[in-house]
Amino acid sequence: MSCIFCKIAAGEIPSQKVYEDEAVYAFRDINPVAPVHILIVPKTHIPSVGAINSENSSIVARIFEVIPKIAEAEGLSRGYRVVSNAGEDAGQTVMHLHFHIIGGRKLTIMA
Ligand code: DGP
Repeated sequence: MSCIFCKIAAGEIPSQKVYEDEAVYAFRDINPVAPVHILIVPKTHIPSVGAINSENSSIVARIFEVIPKIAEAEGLSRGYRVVSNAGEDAGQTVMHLHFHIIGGRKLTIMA
């Protein structure tokens, strides 16, 4: 297994964990763009949004059930952004499905 987020989710590479259950792992982004910048990933390897299908989409629902819990725990009552970069033009650099949870300051309009 060479995927860095698979290794982080498995505890093989250290990370600042903020949430974990049997299917989902969330940790602080190594290069934060805001006071709160967390990545949430499935423990199973899905390369990108483009690989979500009827066989694996339940994990996406699970992730979006967890996101509000993380946001509340992080004090993001004023709002936050959830982003997934999918593919080259979007700037996806890690080919393991992940959602950025960004907040803790007033965010600007996205490009
Ligand atoms: P992107 O693929 O562009 O949606 O962003 C990937 C993010 O993953 C980027 O913000 C930096 C973060 N990242 C990459 N490698 C590591 C790592 O080893 N540890 C942590 N905590 N974050 C990482």
